Formats: sequence, C-alpha cells, structure tokens
Amino acid sequence: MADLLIRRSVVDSTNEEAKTLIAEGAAPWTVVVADKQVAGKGRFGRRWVSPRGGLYLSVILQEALERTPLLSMAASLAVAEALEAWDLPVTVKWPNDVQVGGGKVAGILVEGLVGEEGYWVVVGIGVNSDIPRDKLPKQLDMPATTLRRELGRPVDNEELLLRLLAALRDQLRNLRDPSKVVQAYRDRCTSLGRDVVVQTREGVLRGRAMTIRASGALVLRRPSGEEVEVIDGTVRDPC
Ligand code: BT5
Repeated sequence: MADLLIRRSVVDSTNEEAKTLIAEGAAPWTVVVADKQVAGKGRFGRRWVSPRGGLYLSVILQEALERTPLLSMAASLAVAEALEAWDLPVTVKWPNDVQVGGGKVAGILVEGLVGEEGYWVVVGIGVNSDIPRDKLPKQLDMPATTLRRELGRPVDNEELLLRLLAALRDQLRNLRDPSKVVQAYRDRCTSLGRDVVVQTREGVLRGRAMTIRASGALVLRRPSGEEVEVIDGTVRDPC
C-alpha cells in the first residue's frame, strides 16, 4: 500500500498534483489518486483521455533520474500483474503501454524532477478500468480498450488500486536486480521480433525490434543491417 494515499475528485493531472506535493515536502511513497483528469498527460505533450471510471494515480519516489526507463518498465509489469487477477491475457508494448487483446488498456508516464532534497520521480499510471469503451474517443491514434469492455462487467477500482500498489512495491523491490525486471519485460513484450515503425523525436525509424537493453533502450535492426538503439519513441506496427 501507499505510505500516504491522497484522494482527489477531479484534477488536471495527478502527475502535476504529485509535483505540487513534492514541492510541499511530500515523502516517498505518497500516492495521489483521482476519479477524473481534465488535462491528463501522455508523453511528448500528448493527452491521456481520463473520464470518470478510470484509475488515475501518481506515485512519488525518490530515485535517480537515469532509472526512469527502468521504473517505466517496472510500472508496466506491475499493471500487467495486477490485471491478471481478472484472468486477462496482458502484454506490454515498448516502452510504456499495457495491452489486452492488442488494445491499449493502460499507459505509464514517468517524470523526473530535481527538488531541494535531490532527485524525485513521479510514476503516473492511467488504467481504462471501469469505463465503457464508448466513453473513450473512437479515434485515438492507437487501438484502445477498457477492462470493463474486455470483461463485460463492472470493475472495482479499489480492488485494482490495492493490487496495483502491491505489485508496484514488488516490482520496485525486484529493481535491486534490474536484469530481472528487464527480462520479465522482454518476456511480456509484443514489440520484439517484429518489423515495426518507431516514431521518435528525430523522425521515423523502420526496422526489426531485436531486444531491449538493460538501459531500457529498444534495439532496432535497420533494413541495411545496422543496429540502432532507440531511447524513447512510439512503436507503430506492423510497418
Ligand atoms: C501514455 O502516453 O500512455 C502515458 C499515459 C499516462 C497517464 C497517467 S494517468 C495518471 C498520470 N497523470 C497524468 O497526467 N498522466 C499519467 P503515450 O505513450 O504518449 O500515449 C498517449 C496516446 O495514447 C495518445 O496520443 C492517444 O493516442 C492514446 N490515448 C490517450 N488516452 C487514452 C486512453 N484513455 N486509452 C488508450 N489510449 C489512449
């Protein structure tokens, strides 16, 4: 469980709430949960659609900023494990998607910041849990799904929250040996072994996704045979 669990009804973004809490002196393992976000954030300035019924939380940790990719993998695995309690086949898609049946059911946004007492990390997790699929926009630029749709019945967000926080604690403990977490992530990752298109800040790369390095980088074999490491990007597949 969280050391301190702060509940909000409607917020702009739980990650922004968490940053405010850090500025106000919050301790590690303070968790902020909201029923709804009106400015939920994804990566690269994208938005996270956050209607009521979803689970939106941010966990405050004191971690080195270079651990950000590992924390994102650990959080993805924690979500996957928590969802398995509902007997769903859960996979992960590099670097921060959790999927059921090929649809994105959860996303992770890890943000680092430097505070007065050193480095802080906010692990933001959004899960489309108790949301009817028609409450999400039809046109998202990737296939999306919700737990409620996959199960055909309502989902108890409180149960999910407890399972998720317990799984996150376990995964963060596993990070004492990061190779374990990276291997578990590779084993669940649908991106590997496939020809993919990766959208990066610098442009679009095509190639076969070979492996994920301990740093969290995706190794892509270009059609020329050259291998490149992608630190952050969005996998669009198949190409
Ligand atoms: C993410 O970004 O997937 C990170 C999402 C993190 C959300 C949590 S909620 C709690 C915390 N507070 C925040 O403000 N954020 C975190 P990215 O990989 O960039 O994916 C964003 C893309 O996913 C969008 O461009 C859409 O295509 C798609 N998308 C948006 N909302 C979605 C949803 N509810 N379900 C599935 N896909 C969605």
